[in-house]
Amino acid sequence: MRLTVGQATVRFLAAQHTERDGVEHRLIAGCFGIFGHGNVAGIGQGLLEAELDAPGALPYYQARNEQGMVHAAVGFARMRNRLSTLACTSSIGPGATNMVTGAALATINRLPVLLLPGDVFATRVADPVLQQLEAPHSPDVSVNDAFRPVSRYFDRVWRPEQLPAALLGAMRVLTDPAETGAVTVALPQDVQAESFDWPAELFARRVWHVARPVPEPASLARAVDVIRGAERPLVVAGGGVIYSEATEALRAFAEATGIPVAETQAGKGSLPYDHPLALGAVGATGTTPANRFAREADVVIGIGTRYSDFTTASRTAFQEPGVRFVNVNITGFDGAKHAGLPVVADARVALEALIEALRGWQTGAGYRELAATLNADWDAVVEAAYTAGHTPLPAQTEVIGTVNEVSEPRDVVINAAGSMPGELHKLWRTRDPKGYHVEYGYSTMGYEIAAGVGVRMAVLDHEPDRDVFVLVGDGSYLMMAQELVTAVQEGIKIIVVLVQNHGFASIGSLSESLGSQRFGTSYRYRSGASGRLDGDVLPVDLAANAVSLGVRVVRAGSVDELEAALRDAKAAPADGGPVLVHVETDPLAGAPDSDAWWDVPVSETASLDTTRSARAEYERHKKAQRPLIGPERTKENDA
Ligand SMILES: Cc1ncc(C[n+]2csc(CCOP(=O)(O)OP(=O)(O)O)c2C)c(N)n1
Ligand SMILES: [Mg+2]
Repeated sequence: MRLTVGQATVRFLAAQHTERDGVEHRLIAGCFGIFGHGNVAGIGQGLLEAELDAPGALPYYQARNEQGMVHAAVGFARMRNRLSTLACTSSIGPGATNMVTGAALATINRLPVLLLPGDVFATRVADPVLQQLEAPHSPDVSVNDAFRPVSRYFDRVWRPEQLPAALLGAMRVLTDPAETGAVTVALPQDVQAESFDWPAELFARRVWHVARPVPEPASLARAVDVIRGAERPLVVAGGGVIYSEATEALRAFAEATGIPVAETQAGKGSLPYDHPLALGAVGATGTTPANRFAREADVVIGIGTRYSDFTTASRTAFQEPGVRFVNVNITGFDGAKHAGLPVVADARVALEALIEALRGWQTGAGYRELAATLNADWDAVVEAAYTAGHTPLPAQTEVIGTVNEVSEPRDVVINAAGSMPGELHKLWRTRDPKGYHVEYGYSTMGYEIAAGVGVRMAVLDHEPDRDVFVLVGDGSYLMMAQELVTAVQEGIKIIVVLVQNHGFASIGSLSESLGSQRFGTSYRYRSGASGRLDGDVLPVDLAANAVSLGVRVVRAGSVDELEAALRDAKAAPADGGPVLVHVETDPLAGAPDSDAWWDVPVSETASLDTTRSARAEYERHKKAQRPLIGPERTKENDA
């Protein structure tokens, strides 16, 4: 079949599917693209032919910023539990490197996304082409080599003959839950337009089975031994629980064994917030009960978690001297963390096996009752934060509470950076496994709105009743709000809650706690008197900005107005495009604390008193940090 590399790529991608538990999905549900000379006549021409000849084969979506389109694709893939994703095509040079941040985000969060950056001429006849790097020491290096460290798979198709292997390799990694992440196939701009006689079977319908690897019996037996010997075991549920659709199995495991469950950011939603064994968020942004159980746990059962420093409170969360880790994970890499006993397996299959093997064994009644009591106590703390009545401006916790109150259990809340991830982790009452979508692997300002577009696209055809609430800070909005225009263009309904606090509440309070006096964290004029950025608040009107992009905007001056605006937005038509509610909050109004720590080093020498006392505090906390490298607990080791 004679086609160009661009046309062949499009045709191949349209024929790819995944299957898990007997249910099939399209692997690549569409393609985002921003065209330039590096892709307009290659992949771009292929997408055009597909749109005209076979509408729906690989729908094309236009984005405003290449980083944004990767975020949208990642949001889509996360909402679809990694069984479906989107492709992203860019031009060469800046269009391509704009996607590097998105690639890192995808890889760190273990979410599949297919990136097709254009690349410099393979023939080099016209070198240097517009936007070519020209590395004097190595002419085969291009800016796209920056994708290598942040991609789980990288190939560059210098010749058409290489395309089948590159594409098949790319699909393998996208659909392998242990390897998945950003997958990059760089396509030199001349090669994209070159034609070749392809074997017809390249375009055959393919179904990639997404496996549920079973635990190796001996590893499972060792894990069961350790759990049976535990007095105060605790589950730490990560994103893997949700991606593997293991939440029902986790609930059954918790109920059968009486082991309480704490959740990471990606794992939040593993159990509904009001389950008696749900302790909520663990770690630096954890709840008091989860952190208490973590502190005293003798066996920690990590399920589908990568144990980020937020989860472990920088290795201060687990204080029991003999604490052991049993890590159920799809990768040996994560399974081995904290000198853990790895159970390398799919989360759901492993939980089912553990339920079977632990039949008849339970934690003590007092332990289970304590979890239920502390859970209820924490919910009272949440209620107080939701209804703080802060004046004159509301506290952000009230905004979160209002969104929680107005949203339906299956609606989705999205956030990624600033002070909201921590507050949401602690305070959001999750009622559905897919209801909480905080990107906290890379915590990328600019993710929220773009991801909202992708999440909404992921539910549109089969669950259009699921509304998507995008919470975004003013700093994050200023970094990247442009995909609002994509939402307007496609009639994609996202409900954006823009929290204006004139700067970085998060880094401001971090700075203050580290003795750096909120330096450079609020948006202020340079003052004539001091020469510093401590003048008046800037006259920025982000509501007007959103109006100018074609968005329906409501300004909420109070919590009551916010609630009314959100109810109104929820009632708006499902295909009516984005609605943005602008609300101003007090950046200094705090959220409930759980006394957890996060390791951010403070200057060892300083002339500022604030820094010196923060350093002393830092050194005190450092003492609680534990290496978590303990070997198996035996009499000899304890001695
Ligand atoms: C792209 C990017 N740059 C910098 C940071 C570091 N950072 C984390 S939160 C934050 C401020 C966020 O401000 P805003 O969105 O207004 O949220 P707020 O802190 O006010 O809640 C910064 C700069 C980041 N996470 N991502
Ligand atoms: Mg802010």
